[in-house]
Amino acid sequence: MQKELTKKNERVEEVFHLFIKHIQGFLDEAKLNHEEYTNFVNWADRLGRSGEFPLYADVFLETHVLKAMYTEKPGTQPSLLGPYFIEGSPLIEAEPGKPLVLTQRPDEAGEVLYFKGNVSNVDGKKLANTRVEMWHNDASQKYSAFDSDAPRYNFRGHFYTDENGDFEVKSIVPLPYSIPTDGPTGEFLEYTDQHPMRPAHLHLMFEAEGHETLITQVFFEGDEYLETDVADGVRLDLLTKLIDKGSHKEASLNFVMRTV
Ligand code: MBD
Ligand code: FE
Repeated sequence: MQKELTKKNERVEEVFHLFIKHIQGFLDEAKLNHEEYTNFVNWADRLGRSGEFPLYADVFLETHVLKAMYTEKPGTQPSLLGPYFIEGSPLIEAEPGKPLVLTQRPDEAGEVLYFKGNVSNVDGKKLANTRVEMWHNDASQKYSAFDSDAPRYNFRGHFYTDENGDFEVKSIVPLPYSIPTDGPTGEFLEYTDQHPMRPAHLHLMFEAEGHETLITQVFFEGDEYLETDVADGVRLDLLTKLIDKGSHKEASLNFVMRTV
């Protein structure tokens, strides 16, 4: 116990040392004058007070952590958790002969999507009974519990894969998402001349015993923001096709989890 505590403190110490060293290096390189320094501090203060720091971090920093950790590994590439995951989503259970239906209002706007997936591991084993958490935005392009006025768990839910590691869920096709532009994150985007858009995406999280939890996203071929995603979350193996079935769309992707 005592030993573990010491180890943790050492790690925090190491990280904070590096943080201050590199932020000082940034000041050296940018050669900020005192007025610029004050402007920077004021912007950072607005960012913190606005509550947008998690948004800012997930848009501009999280991809860097993921690429550094996972790019060289086998299995499905992780993507951003993002700022819009919340705990406590409802369990979605299948009624006999019917697909799973992601939590939604009876009169929900949007194009119907049937999304199919299979979960296996890097040894090729199908992963039955894997917990799948799914969340995405609605037809107003917003997320429940954040910028949408939909009920808290709208388009949020979890379910389990069947005996073959398969699942199929009925939802709507997600839409490209504009991160908020009216706060300090938007200010930053304006100064750096970037648009605020993310391509349409599904958020998925897979949990199976003996495996690394896989947090990832699914994107759709042809989306106009794939190459310029403001949060740089797109990975080639996370792309799928939206197939037009007339009355609805279909898409599918297979997911491969890493063993621990
Ligand atoms: C999102 O919807 C998102 O998924 C991320 C990573 C950042 C901002 C908004
Ligand atoms: Fe998102």
